[in-house]
Amino acid sequence: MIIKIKTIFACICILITANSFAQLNYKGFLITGNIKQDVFIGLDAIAQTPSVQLKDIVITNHLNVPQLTAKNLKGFLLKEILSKVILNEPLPRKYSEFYFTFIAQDSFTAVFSWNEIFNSPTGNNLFIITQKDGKSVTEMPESVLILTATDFTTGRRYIKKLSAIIVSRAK
Ligand SMILES: Nc1nc2c(c(=O)[nH]1)N[C@H]1C(S)=C(S)[C@@H](COP(=O)(O)O)O[C@H]1N2
Ligand SMILES: [Mo]
Repeated sequence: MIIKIKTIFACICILITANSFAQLNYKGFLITGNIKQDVFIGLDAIAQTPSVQLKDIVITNHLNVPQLTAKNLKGFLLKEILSKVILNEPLPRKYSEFYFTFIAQDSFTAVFSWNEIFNSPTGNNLFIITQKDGKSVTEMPESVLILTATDFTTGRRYIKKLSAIIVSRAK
């Protein structure tokens, strides 16, 4: 009986440690894939990037039913970061073959094409959020938060806890 209690106690300790480690360990997102050099974008770098005030945005699910309103937002365009990434492709006309897979910590995934980001109004509405509800990104429960203000149903690409952007080429 005593051993059992000890084992359960040890398991709980391991779970608590693993959980706090996962949270401590979470510090930004990696850009990787079919590019010249991987880049890690840290939370502090995001927090320090000049940002603009954004309108409150209603986050709707796939049925267009409001789920929440993201309020008191500040952010900057994700393409400010992505435009610094060099694709493994010398010919600009072939950039149209590229796409970006956004993956969150919980594996939630959403895709944007190169043209959407760099050659359409979507790219001018695709933000990294630096402040929400008066909290800095370093304090926000959503951590790295991405949203596309002009999407018809905004929930689909409201990406919480972004952990990686993988650059790929259509086959
Ligand atoms: N990391 C992460 N972000 C996410 C999701 C998720 O499961 N994981 N769900 C998305 C969906 S489908 C919607 S509609 C919105 C709001 O849903 P939620 O409040 O249930 O997360 O968040 C989006 N962002
Ligand atoms: Mo959703």
